[in-house]
Amino acid sequence: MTDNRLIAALLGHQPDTARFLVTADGTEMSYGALRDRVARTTGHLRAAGVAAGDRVLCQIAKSPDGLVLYLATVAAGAVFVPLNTGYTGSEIDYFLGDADPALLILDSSTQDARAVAEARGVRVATPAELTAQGPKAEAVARGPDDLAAILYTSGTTGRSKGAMLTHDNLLSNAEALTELWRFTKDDTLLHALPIFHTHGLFVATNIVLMAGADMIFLPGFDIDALARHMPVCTAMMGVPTFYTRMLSDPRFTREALAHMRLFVSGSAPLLAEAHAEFEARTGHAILERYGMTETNMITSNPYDGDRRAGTVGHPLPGVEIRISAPDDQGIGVVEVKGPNVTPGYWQNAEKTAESFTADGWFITGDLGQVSDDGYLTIVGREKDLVISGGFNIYPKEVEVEIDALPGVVESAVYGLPDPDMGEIVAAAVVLEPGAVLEEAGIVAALSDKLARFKIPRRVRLLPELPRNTMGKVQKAQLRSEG
Ligand code: MCA
Ligand code: AMP
Repeated sequence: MTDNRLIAALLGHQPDTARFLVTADGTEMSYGALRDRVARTTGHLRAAGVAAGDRVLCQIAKSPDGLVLYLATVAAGAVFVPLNTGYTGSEIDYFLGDADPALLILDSSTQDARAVAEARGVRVATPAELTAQGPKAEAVARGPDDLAAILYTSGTTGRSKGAMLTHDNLLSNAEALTELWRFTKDDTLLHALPIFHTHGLFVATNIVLMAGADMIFLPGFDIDALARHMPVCTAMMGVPTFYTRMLSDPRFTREALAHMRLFVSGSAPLLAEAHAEFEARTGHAILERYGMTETNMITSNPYDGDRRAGTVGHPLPGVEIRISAPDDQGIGVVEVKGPNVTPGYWQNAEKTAESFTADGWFITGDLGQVSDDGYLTIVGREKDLVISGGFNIYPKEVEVEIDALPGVVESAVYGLPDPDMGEIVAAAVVLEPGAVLEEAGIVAALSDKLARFKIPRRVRLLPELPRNTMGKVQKAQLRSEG
């Protein structure tokens, strides 16, 4: 169809009349209609001056148009940069400066980001404008190492970095997972994840497209909608919170889930107890896999064979892992190599260099251990990171904002265990003598700076932060104090 192998693999083979998705209100889109919309949107993007290699930023509510915009951007040869819908105007301002996009796509109702874009002279378009009737355009030829997407992830220094993902990064992972998890045109995926992250956009959507399957495309996670739609589905992908919430709801019985063949979990650790409880209740052993924005999926439990609770399984075909400097229990930082791994961070040679070993392995920052029969277990994280409901929060980014508040001397942000979200964000804050700031005031002051999911759910005021003899803040102690 084209010399754009990714687009050909995702869009080039399904019958026109086959269903691609159905939304919660029953609106269907066929593969023929999807191809049509993508070709038209590619035409609009090119008419708007989007050229091969240009970045297209997109912050819109989850909708089928979001998928059309992703595919059309890649078909236009450009680089898709999806943004969390929770990001504030000031966060968007940073991404605009860093990515230097040709276009920012925003819902017509989004005002703060629009003002920020106007101030920077960045062109803004709505999904409706870009998917309207108009001339179609063919996909632009691209090579395997050309960029298809950039996904921003926060970092230990507090500044977000753009993980670059090539056509081959996405294609190789989609091919491996479609095969490994046995997706076919007969599958119906229950899609309740956001589409601005790897899990919902690349893992879930690319697999459905590769397999020519279809999906029930929900606007977000809603337990009632899940209960309603699950009986006609065959597979679901979710973060652990999906499964713990299902376990607290009596509707998800063995009978209600009889039509399902696969439940996948990832983005955060699934407790072994949740795995066991889910299997006892429903008869389904959740298949846990492990990945990162920078690497796509790295390992997966087997489709056939032992889906071992508490482990993330074996490396995907073509992917290699190793444990760096293992201790006497074999625990060390997981490093990875393969066609799935990012070439680096957008315009950030320094961070790129820091993230790879001298011999070219990507350093995940996760602590792992490999069993004699090759199962990887993630036992912790060397990087200072909180994962709440599958969203990553780098403490430094929140600490920088708290420390900037008048009356604050310093702060430490850390994760506390939470039965629903896995972890929640907590902050310990030291005030200047005489400062009258209270917990609620700190939270309120952060609300126009940081997306809601990064804002601490618990704030403690302390006379000083606990430190070791080297002066390093003891976050483990803060965690143990709650
Ligand atoms: C929503 N809120 C959150 C979160 N989600 N706060 C902290 N952490 C969260 N994850 C805020 C909302 O803004 C709202 O704030 C309040 O919490 C409402 O909570 P609730 O209604 O319970 O939330 P929800 O809307 O039901 O969402 C929870 C969720 C959702 C379903 C777990 O966060 C979700 O879909 N997470 C998936 C994330 C994901 O796709 N991660 C993949 C990353 P207020 O009350 O103030 O309005 S990709 C990745 O990590 C790698 C590559 C991998 O391996 O997959
Ligand atoms: P992100 O950079 O947002 O894509 O998040 C990637 C991080 O999520 C990884 O480095 C891990 O720390 C974590 N992660 C993803 N999947 C799993 C899993 N199955 N078990 C434990 N941690 C996971």
